[in-house]
Amino acid sequence: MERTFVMVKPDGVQRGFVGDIIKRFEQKGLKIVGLKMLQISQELASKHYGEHQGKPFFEGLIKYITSSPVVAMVLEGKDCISLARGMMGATDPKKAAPGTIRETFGIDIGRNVIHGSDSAASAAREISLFFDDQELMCYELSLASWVYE
Ligand code: DAT
Ligand code: MG
Repeated sequence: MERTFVMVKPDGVQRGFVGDIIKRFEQKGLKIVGLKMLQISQELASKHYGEHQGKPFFEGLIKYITSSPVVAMVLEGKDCISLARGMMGATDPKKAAPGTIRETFGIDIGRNVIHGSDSAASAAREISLFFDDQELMCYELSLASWVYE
């Protein structure tokens, strides 16, 4: 089983999509092992988006992600890093496949509603940036054998 970091961004929270987005991951069969609301600090934002420092959209991205609370979560499941990215859709909502979260809820690339880790290395890094070990739950989902063969 794999873990990934997913976050409903400030626009997703403000527009009332927290429940809808969490519901999609629950319905898929992924297990929520960590969940919290927080307001991202400048420092955390710069660390989280460190790879984009120096790009033309960086300042706007930091301003947006720190502008209002987010809902951060850690999901667990088979191949859940790529699975969650697939459910989110392409970075630019205009290019996201029909039915994906970004295509359903977004228009502009800078207001794309959700974040998800893009690799095992990013997932490990982002999970440890946002969550302490004791905030991550270890438990069995009783329906697991009805999700996995
Ligand atoms: P993703 O969030 O799909 O992993 P990314 O890591 O390339 O995409 O970029 C991080 C975020 O930065 C992305 O969700 C939205 C914003 N962003 C990326 N490229 C952008 C651009 N060309 N203009 C404005 N915002 C951009
Ligand atoms: Mg990324």
